[in-house]
Amino acid sequence: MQVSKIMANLEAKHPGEKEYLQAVEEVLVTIEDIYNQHPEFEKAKIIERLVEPDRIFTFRVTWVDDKGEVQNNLGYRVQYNSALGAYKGGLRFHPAVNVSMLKFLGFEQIFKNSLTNLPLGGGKGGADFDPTGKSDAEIMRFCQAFMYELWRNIGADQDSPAGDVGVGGREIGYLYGAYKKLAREHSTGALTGKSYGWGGSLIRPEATGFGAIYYVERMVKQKGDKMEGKRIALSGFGNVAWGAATKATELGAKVVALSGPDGVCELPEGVNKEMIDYMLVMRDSRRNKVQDMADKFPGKAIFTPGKKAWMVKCDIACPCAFQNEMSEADAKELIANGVKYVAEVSNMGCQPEAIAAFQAAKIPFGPGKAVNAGGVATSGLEICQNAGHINWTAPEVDQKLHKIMNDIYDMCVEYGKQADGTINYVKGANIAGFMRVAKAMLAQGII
Ligand code: 2IT
Repeated sequence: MQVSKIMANLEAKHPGEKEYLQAVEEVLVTIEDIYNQHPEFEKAKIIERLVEPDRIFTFRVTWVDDKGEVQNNLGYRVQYNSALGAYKGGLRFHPAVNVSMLKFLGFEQIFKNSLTNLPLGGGKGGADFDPTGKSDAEIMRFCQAFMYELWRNIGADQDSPAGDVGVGGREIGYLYGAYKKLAREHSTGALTGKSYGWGGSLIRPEATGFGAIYYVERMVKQKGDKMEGKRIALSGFGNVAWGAATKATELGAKVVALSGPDGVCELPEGVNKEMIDYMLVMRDSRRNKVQDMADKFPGKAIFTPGKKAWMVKCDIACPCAFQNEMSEADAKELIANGVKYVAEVSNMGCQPEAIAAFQAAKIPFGPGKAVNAGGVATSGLEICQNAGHINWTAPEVDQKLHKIMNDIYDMCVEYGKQADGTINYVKGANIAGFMRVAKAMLAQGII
């Protein structure tokens, strides 16, 4: 393959789809060498096939708000690649959702799901719907209207969506209720992230954050260092940041920053249990304001409007909110403030220039598709439990999650080890994820 040729072709076919093109290019540049050592890949045009989704559904979602006004949104499902299993990936409800965003997320999902070593294909979906400020009844009506269209295209052996930004346990409940009514079957494998008691898995809400910190712990240990006493800056205060804050605190680290779209809260003494619990209240309020933390804990959480978490001096920086949330300037500020490790927890949370700055400064950088894979891995464990009609205990799920994260970390090291002894985790994750998918595609013929 010649990356420039493939990218030129994709840019011509999909003009303006910036995030999708960015995600594809980031992968291609790291797998180019190994790909070109396998003429069978080139012959089967594996990469040309992998960069295009199998199919994309776009649909109108019409619903009625609390004032009785009719609202229209656009819904999508991108079924990207099913070489390893049924399509699997989250649903994102956010006003900026478009085809390009969901294609980038779906493309990342293929590699991430491959890294888990579970039988999971890659997909993503969502809608340009903004949950901020919506009532519970509005959310329910939206989820039902969304499912009127989606239900025919999902199912345990077909496509299994889950949550993502703007979609949590409550939304999955409403989506599942509508699915069950339309499909006329209680097919739990059709959605994951369900609540415990009707098909959900213990530890699924925590899994992305827990898994990320398990990965970070290995990055830290690799340097002969330890988590205890480390200052961690997290962006966001949703499910992912909540899980990460919980596990990091449990391991003796200190979460010194949390941020939101409105600004950053500095936490000089670190987060405590009460603050961690309050993150869930903030999330469920749908106000989307981190300032609420400072109002609730005066003196312990200091709010600065319009600033990001990266202005707070820390040892470990973990973007947990949205794509491209860390710029080159942010990376330089973190480096100047002595950051020692960076782990992307949000999908493509760092701009390419930020990653390049960390790598140039020899700061270990963990990429989202490896660091955040614990979420989807635990969705895979949820599907296993549903299929076997069993419920694992929280420690059982946590142990399996921890093992999966350790295995992912080891694969990243195996494929990412450089001649100078450092580890390029980005390259390691991309190659390890790609090889499993490519081998499955070869074995399944030209299709
Ligand atoms: O980005 C992700 O991996 C997710 N939003 C979770 C996907 C899933 O199917 O659990």
